[in-house]
Amino acid sequence: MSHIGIRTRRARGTLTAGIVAALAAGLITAAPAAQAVSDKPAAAGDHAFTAQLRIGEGDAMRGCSAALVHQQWLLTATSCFATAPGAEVKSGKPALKSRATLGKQTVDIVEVVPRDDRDVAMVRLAEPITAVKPVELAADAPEAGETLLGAGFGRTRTEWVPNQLHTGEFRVDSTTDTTVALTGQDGVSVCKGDAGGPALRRKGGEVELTAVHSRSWQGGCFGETETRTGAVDARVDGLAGWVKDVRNRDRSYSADIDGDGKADLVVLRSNGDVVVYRNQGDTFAPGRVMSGGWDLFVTWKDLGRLYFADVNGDRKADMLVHTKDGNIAVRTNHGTYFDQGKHWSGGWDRFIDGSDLGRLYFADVNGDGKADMLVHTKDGNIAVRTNRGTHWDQGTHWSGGWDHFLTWKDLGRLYFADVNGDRKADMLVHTKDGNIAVRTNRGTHWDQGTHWSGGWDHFIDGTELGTLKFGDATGDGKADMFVHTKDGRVAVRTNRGTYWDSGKVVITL
Ligand SMILES: [Ca+2]
Ligand SMILES: [Ca+2]
Ligand SMILES: [Ca+2]
Ligand SMILES: [Ca+2]
Repeated sequence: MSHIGIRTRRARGTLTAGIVAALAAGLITAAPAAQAVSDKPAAAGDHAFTAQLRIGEGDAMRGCSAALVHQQWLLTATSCFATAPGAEVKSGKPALKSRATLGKQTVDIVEVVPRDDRDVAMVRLAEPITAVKPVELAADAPEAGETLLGAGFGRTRTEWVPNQLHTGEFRVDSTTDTTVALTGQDGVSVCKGDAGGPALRRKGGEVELTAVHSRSWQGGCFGETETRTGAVDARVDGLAGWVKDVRNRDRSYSADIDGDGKADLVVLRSNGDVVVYRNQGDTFAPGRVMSGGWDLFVTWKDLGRLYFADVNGDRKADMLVHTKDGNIAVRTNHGTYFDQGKHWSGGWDRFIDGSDLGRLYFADVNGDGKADMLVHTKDGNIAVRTNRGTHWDQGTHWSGGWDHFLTWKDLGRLYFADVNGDRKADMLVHTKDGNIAVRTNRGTHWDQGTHWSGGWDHFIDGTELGTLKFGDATGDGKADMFVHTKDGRVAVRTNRGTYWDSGKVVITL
């Protein structure tokens, strides 16, 4: 079978359309578009979470379907985005210009995140769809004999490219860990243009997303002589956790990008864009892309990682690029962009994520307004290398005993920010028990510290509830706490001298 779409409902009527795909012998092989054969379109407004995708341009454009699972994300078939049947689809910006239509809204697709174990991908929209309620993912596996409702914008029996959603019933024949084999009932089939479209289970007056159309025989679809109506869908039941992780794997930073004294929110999107949300006091301005092409810096496992700190002392945070070859370049902030950068240091190839020789941090430790480099080595020591204008010096020892704070999986993690407002970065110790202590900068060391906050045991490394960042959001010189939860919300808790207050949500990313 080929990757096709499904169209459902029975055959007599119209066909819906789609775009072409080639199918090879056997069950389909083809290109991504599937469609369903149906005799009746879905009622207006039914399954409004189903999106029509157009991938590529001109004669090469093909259609697919998808389901909205979050206001800015769709679930669909990875194969829809292959440049040729069977070609690998990489995570990141789609190789071909791609758009999604939901109702009257058509939005560009800016990112594709494929799974590696099945024909399923998450797709990020350029902007959120707020008029349509996303569909929930099923928790339970499909069972042989149950009936699922297939939907898609693919061909029908009589139409090449229908503009209406069609649906039809499919019986579950069998399942594997990642797929479900289906047979269209009453002549219903998955056709080109349906690929990626939802297979839904009816539950208590609602529907839940159980699988997405992947391959089909396309029996009865417009232009096909095949009569078999079998299809293989890729299962998505149980993937709610993955969907959430994909949505929230952006990296966030707090740094004053515009130099007004208030920390802005910087987000490295998983598509490689560096997006700045300017702090406007009570709220953050809409995001503006300030740099791009950093998608291989999101996981820290590919090319390296980024940091944001003011290196040249003009109060505007610069971008530090720490590449896997061990070099650190400083890209100066010129207001609307970061420049091409200059080499500042080398030899740090084993300091990317703390799992090897150590970890680096950048903060102004000596109070001259220029970010110094903090080197946290595996032996637990922390040295401060002072910023000398074009490089960081050889450094001096400031603290020890932090060997279990490197990977964030052991005792906890450290942050550096000026909490007491003397312009010198203090050390924040976030232990696994959820407590945060502030160790004040005493010029050559940090003191023994005092307790500032508790209850943050699920915020250590971002895999659970979220992450914490520290930066001065209010402009009083004292670092506030940014709480970035996995649902995409960022709350700011204001520094009250000995604790951070209960804060408020200021932006949903
Ligand atoms: Ca600012
Ligand atoms: Ca700067
Ligand atoms: Ca400094
Ligand atoms: Ca301080």
